[in-house]
Amino acid sequence: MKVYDAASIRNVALVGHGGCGKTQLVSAMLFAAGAVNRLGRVDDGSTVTDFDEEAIARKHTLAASLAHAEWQGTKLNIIDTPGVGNFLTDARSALRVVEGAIVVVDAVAGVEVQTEKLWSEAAALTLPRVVVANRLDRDRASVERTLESLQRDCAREIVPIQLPIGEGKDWTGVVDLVRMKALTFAGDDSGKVTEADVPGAMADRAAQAREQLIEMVAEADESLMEAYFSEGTLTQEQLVAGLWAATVAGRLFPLVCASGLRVIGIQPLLDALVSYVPSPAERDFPTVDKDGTDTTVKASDSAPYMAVAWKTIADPFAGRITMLRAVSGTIKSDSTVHNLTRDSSERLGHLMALQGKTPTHVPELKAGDLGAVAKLKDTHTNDVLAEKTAGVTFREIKFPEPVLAYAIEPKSRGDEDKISTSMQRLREEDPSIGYSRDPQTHELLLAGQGQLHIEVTVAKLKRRFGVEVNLKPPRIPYRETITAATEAHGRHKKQTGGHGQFGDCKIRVEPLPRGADFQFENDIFGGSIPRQYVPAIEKGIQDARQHGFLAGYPMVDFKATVFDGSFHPVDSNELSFKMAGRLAFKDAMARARPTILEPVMHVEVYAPSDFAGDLMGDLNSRRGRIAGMDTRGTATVIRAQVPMAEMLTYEQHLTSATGGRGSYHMEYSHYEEVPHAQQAKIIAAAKAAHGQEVVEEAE
Ligand SMILES: Nc1nc2c(ncn2[C@@H]2O[C@H](COP(=O)(O)OP(=O)(O)OP(=O)(O)O)[C@@H](O)[C@H]2O)c(=O)[nH]1
Ligand SMILES: [Mg+2]
Repeated sequence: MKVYDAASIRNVALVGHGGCGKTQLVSAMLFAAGAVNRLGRVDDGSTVTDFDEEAIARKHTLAASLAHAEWQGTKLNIIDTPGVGNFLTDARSALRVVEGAIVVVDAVAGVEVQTEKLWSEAAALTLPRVVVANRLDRDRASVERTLESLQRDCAREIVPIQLPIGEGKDWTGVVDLVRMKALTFAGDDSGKVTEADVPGAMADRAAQAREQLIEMVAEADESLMEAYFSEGTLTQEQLVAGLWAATVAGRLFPLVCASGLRVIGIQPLLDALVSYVPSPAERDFPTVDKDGTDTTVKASDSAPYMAVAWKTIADPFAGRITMLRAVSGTIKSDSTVHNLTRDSSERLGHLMALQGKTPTHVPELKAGDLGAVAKLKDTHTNDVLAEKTAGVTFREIKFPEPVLAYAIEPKSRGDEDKISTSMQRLREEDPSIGYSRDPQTHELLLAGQGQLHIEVTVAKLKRRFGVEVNLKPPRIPYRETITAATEAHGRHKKQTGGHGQFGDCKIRVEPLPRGADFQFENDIFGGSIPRQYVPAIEKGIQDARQHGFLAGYPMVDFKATVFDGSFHPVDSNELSFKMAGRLAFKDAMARARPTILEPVMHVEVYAPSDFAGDLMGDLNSRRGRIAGMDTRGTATVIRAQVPMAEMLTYEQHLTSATGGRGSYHMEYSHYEEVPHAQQAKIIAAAKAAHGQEVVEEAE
């Protein structure tokens, strides 16, 4: 395969709401550019970028996936990304290593939740953006309405550079407003394109739309503005150069029309990418220096090598596959490089270009290119390969904390070790998964961004690593606390033959504000207990509080003060005072009016406004408090605080209630007291699960 230099490379990531047609669009782009000779289809699992079995089965992209094509002598590196909320992490990562985002919008639904989120992500990176009104072949599709929603929810500076010829079922092609040509496409999904003059019936509308485009280009640049005022228009050269400059600067965002399924509008989209997305030579790569200040690096072949590992794939056969962005210099196959992040050396095998899962060996990756390499020993996502003397590095991609945890158990005993090594590998691929052992129940916990994320992880464990696990119902991390201050007494005394045991303490407990956890104070005057035993009392209380009082959950947000007690010159020892501390804790709980706390989530639900009433009713029935509501075009955003326990089944509910058009996001907000009716159930469930609490050994 040819090696391309920075000026003849374009790196783009397709981002957009789940199901807007990104994967199908990539498939059509590869087909139209001749990189593949059959049009892959999402619906029959034959696309290049959804190669993962799980992605095929679910018809959703689950991880960033790389493809490439040559168009007009330029290498297009195309990253397909997930659009489903649980998996957006990879879309964010992809945006970090490209010079342009292709923001794909379904031309029936318009801007949707994730569209908006990803738009802001791209905006925060000041990334040039080309916008696609996609799936335009569908009934009720409309470029005009799509543009309205884009201009309202994303940016006013989104400007059509095409006018559709027909729409929906009658859509046949586009008028190119820059070249003023009509492009029509064969109706047989072959992508065959015919160029002709603008049809007479559309001439006026096309002229008007071009005028609007010229106006917006002029507005984006002061010197063009002057030319526009003095001449009343822009020359063709001024239009082309002005549109390029404004797009590269992120001041204008060209909008094009497409259907990935019908292969309509694809060649003009490829043209637009080559024309309006800057090459790596034209946009310096964002880096950060040792003080954390933002800097950039030029894509120069002659500079020292630097490459960023932005994504890792855990392949059970090929081992670790590391996706690289070459930033500057040249990295060569079969060479040794330095891992700057870990200060270690790394041996590179064959460098590869990836067409989905299919690798092609390349001798080198020049500055600006995207590629991959297998079996690196100790290079992980976010690591930088560069010479020791490199003054700059890559600002880490931040991965979100898990929001939901399920307990898992291996189907066959003895698989526990295998689970943990496999989980370690999967976490390399997807750091937004959490894996740990519950300190209280010792169960294995698998945590993620939502139920779907966890299910997919379990499926990957099975398919890739042959480990089958059962998902237990998720456990809510309840806490306990007290609501009244009280004094209590703990006395541990035992006479067993020779040496006895004696510890005796009096404590005061009082509630603390939420989030304060636990405090301990020594308030003993006059030596009723020798100093050295006080830490043992604290230890006893600490141990006891871990197991709570009502339902076995940790007791938090209270203070214990030891203020009196007694001791025995011979029989007292640390263990006895530890026991006394535990007993005092138990005694205190009998009067401190303990209660149960539950985590409350901050939830944002997005759905078409027609569903708003029903969704709010449902959130109310989940003990939710509605905190606010906004409308965004035809969609509504509902913000609410809802106990985590009530949200476990939300994903399924929302999907079925909105026919898959709703989505939501939630994060932990705070702990709150559980209403008494629910407390009884929690206590009963805890008793059933753990049996009766072990009765403390008492006097
Ligand atoms: N009518 C029509 N359907 C399309 C078009 N593009 C995609 N689809 C269908 O829309 C569905 C979703 O397409 P995908 O390409 O998987 O969408 P995506 O944006 O990759 O979705 P995620 O990977 O979940 O983010 C599939 O059933 C496609 O067949 C199109 O241009 N026209
Ligand atoms: Mg996809």
